[in-house]
Amino acid sequence: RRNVLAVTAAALMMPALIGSGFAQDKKVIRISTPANDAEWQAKGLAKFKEMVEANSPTLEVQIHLNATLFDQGTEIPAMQRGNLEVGMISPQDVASYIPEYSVFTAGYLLRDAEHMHKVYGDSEVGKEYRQRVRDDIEVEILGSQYLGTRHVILRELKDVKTPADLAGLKLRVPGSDTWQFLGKALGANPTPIAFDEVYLALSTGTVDGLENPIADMIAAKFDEVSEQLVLTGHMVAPLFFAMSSSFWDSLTDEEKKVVADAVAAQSALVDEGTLATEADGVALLESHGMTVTTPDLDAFRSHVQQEYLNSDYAKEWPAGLIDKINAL
Ligand code: KDO
Repeated sequence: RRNVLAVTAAALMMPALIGSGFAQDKKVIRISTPANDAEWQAKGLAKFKEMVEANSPTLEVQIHLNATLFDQGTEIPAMQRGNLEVGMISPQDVASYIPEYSVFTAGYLLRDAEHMHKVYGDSEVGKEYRQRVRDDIEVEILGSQYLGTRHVILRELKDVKTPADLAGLKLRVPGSDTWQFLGKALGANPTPIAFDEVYLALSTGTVDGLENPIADMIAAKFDEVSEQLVLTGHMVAPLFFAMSSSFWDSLTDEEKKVVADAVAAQSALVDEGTLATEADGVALLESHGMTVTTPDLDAFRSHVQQEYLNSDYAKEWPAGLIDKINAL
């Protein structure tokens, strides 16, 4: 007679034995971003993966570029539903959930990368920001990086001195309301298009231009399908490395340390690379045949700032926050 009990016991133990120490036991960190593989962001994420997997036997990292896993702007709900561990998100994504934080999406708010790191770093403003995002959205901002300073890019040459010169132009901006408002504040007609569809939209003339950082413009080869870069410098843009809070809470202290160290290395690589590309970017673009012009910056700054101050957004901004940001 077969020993049914013994067979059953062995069968029950099998999965546990096979599972221990094997890949299927690992906690998987899925990362979603619209960035392409030529961007500093992608190089930073490759570094993150390398460091995490070298330093933790229990963590695995999967990088999904070009918005192939989740569409641009849908990373937060994906993290909230437990379908994604990390989204590379922007203050505009945060403002869709915390309306008064639209203040962080205003044009000409931050001076440069250093100021940006003070604002989102260890300052009171930064600590409060991260706490509020944790409380309201349930994601942890583990790091901020410099995406770049945004400028206007035009498909065809145009004499642009002031925002009035952009009137009637279809300017691509990302999908959410605060991004659309930026396009309007710059004086143009904003059109929502996802990042990975911009090259095609420019080449077919669906839009007259966009606004983007120089490093991303070079990585996405937008210069192949546009003629002019107008150095408006209207936004010093951060990007956040954001992890679902429930996933973060499920990590051991050791795993958290490995992740935090790798995020710091990722952000540092992106910052350094982006600043270096920006330093050489104008010369490179000119050598590719682009015309690079400088508009009346005071006219752009005062127009854009007035548009924001007069907007409904500003009615919700926390009192005194802009002064605190300016003082950093
Ligand atoms: C873009 O779509 O223009 C943008 O620059 C917006 C950013 O917030 C960020 O999503 C970025 O794209 C992507 O990460 C690609 O670099």
